[in-house]
Formats: sequence, C-alpha cells, structure tokens
Amino acid sequence: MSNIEQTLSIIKPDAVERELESQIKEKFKSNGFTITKEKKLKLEKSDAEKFYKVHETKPFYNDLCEYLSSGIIIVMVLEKENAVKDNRDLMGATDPKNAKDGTIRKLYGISIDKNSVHGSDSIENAKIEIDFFFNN
Ligand code: IDP
Ligand code: MG
Repeated sequence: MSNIEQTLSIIKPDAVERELESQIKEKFKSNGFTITKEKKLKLEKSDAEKFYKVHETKPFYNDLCEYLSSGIIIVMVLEKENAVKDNRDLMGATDPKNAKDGTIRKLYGISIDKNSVHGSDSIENAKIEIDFFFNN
C-alpha cells in the first residue's frame, strides 16, 4: 500500500550562507525524496514568529526568530513514502552534537541554533507549514 506523504523542509541561513544548497538537496534526492515545490526567500521577523509560534514560550524563541529571518532560506516540499519521519531521521537530532553519523545535521550543523535544516515533526504540522509557505 502506498503511503506517499509531503513534508516541509527549510535550508536555514547558516547552510545557505555556506553554499550547502546543492549538497543538501542531493542528500534528499539520494534518499528517495522528490522536491515538488521550492522557493528561496528572506522572512520578516514577524513571519518567523508566526512560523515558530509553537515555541513562543521557550527562552530561545526570540533568538530563533531573529536567526530564521537573518538571511536567505530555501523552503521545499519533499515527497516520498513516510516523508515526515524519514526526513526527521535524515536530518538528525536538533543538536548536531547528538546527531548520528551521515545525518544532515551531523554533516553540516554548527550548533543547536545553527543546525542547517528544519523539518516538519508530524503529518498535521507538515500540512500547516506547507500551507504557510505555499498557499497564500
Ligand atoms: P527541531 O528543529 O529539531 O524540530 P525544535 O525543538 O522544534 O527542534 O526547535 C526548533 C529550533 O529551535 C531548532 O531547530 C533549533 O534551531 C532551535 N532550538 C531548539 N532548542 C534550542 C535550545 O535549547 N537553544 C537554542 N536553540 C534551540
Ligand atoms: Mg521542530
């Protein structure tokens, strides 16, 4: 039975600045993901605040929103079977120090805040996040 899903991925400013776009996209493609939509943009801080609203009570919320809106990002819809979980596995742990070998954050992440990629954490949030960037 086919279980094709979509998830939202973002290449964050630290990775765009270091020109890691093609390496990271290659990682998605070689792991079976198709990039079905994509755009390159710079968020206003107020947009980042909306996007990360689930984290608004966290101590790092302000820095996180400053950071996500600090430079160009590349936003993509990734598609494959079990895309949400498989992308989380391919990304690795939030803190690159704890990420497994071969994961994107282990390979490219600098620190817990500059961890190179975002990925939706559930099918429900994937829908909300895809809508946020592509249906307006
Ligand atoms: P995730 O990106 O692995 O889903 P979340 O817990 O959803 O991790 O946090 C969103 C983002 O906020 C992380 O990717 C990271 O950049 C940042 N972040 C999470 N925890 C911390 C922290 O303890 N200090 C600073 N930044 C953090
Ligand atoms: Mg998250």
